[in-house]
Amino acid sequence: MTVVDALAGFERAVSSLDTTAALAVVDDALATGIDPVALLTEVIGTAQRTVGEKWQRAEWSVAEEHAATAVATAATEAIARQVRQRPITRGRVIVACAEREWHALPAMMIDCALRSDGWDTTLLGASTPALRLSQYLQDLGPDALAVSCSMLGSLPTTRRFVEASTAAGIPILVGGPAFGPDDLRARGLGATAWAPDAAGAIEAMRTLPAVVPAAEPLPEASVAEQAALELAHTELVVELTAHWPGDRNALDPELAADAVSQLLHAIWAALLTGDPRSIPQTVWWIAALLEHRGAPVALTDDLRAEVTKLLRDFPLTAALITTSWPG
Ligand code: B12
Repeated sequence: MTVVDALAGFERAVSSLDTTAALAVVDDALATGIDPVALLTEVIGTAQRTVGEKWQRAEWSVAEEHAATAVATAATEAIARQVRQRPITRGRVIVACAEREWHALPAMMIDCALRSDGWDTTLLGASTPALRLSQYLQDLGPDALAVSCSMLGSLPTTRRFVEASTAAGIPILVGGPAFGPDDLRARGLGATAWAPDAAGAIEAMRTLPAVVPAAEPLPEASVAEQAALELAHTELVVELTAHWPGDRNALDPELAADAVSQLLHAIWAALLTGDPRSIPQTVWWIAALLEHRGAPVALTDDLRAEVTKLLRDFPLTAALITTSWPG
């Protein structure tokens, strides 16, 4: 069996939500000697992204997406069971999701990949509160922390993880879709290292320094503005969705609230990381969402106008919108 065969079989199993068939593909692939990390990223990870696309194109309901993720989770657990038989040859790593981050599967994959490379890993699962993390760092005394972040809205709490970890001298490796395609956001937040995928996580973990200095403070004005936006988030979402989309029937209100919320999170991310690309990336995501639901893509222009009006008293945000989201 090749990785390509495994992907075809796995995607078939996921589309029919058949856990037994998915586990059979994983067992066969491992038995034929396919590398567990390739199985995680090139088979399960790829299949999960297809699931996300189906949801975004409104071909799959949220329930179907949940069921497909349960199949992928079972498959990842099967791989983890096998790699746990390998000897521990390296130090201890805590693998966590940022606070408010419910995409637990990517962290599970990173945990599995690092364990396959001989690290003694402890997986904390979804949404670890930043305060509790400090306690875990003290109790477990890890050599490194690995943090997964899929949603832009969880980057502020990832920064708290960076502060807690580096204050204790512990290096922190970060990754996940919220960081974008390179290490710019990770560096902006003061993380020790970033990697794009599970294979990269293995490589980066091997070369982390043993001890790191406390992360430098972020620019005060950006931190203050992000905190103000976060404090007002619920009211801002209510206010924006009261005016957007103007035609109440153009988009399901829950999706409109999601879109608006993601856009505000993209602004938080740009403020804290210094990487403005999160804003146009989120606008494209909203445009795709609108398109697939038969709503006019030009609604993003109306959204820009509403956001500009509502956030005019936030000077850094206003400047970011002007430069990174031209009207
Ligand atoms: C499954 C899923 C969920 C499940 C998660 C269940 C679980 N147990 O994980 C649930 C239903 C909870 C969920 C919720 C939501 N989701 Co969701 N979800 C997905 C989906 C379909 C798959 C995620 C996944 O498992 N990916 C597979 C992994 C393996 O890929 P990966 O994340 O890229 O990970 C790789 C690298 O990034 C890297 N990496 C990851 N972590 C780390 C860590 C380190 C240290 C390193 C070095 C590397 C690294 O290595 C990994 C392996 O190679 C994605 C679609 C997608 N494109 O991914 C949407 C997606 C991420 N979700 C999305 C959205 C919008 C949401 C919700 C807001 C929807 C809602 N209204 O409820 C909420 C937000 C919840 C929250 N606050 O966290 C959007 C995000 C869009 C955006 N603008 O960013 C996506 C992209 C869907 C879409 N196409 O629109 N979701």
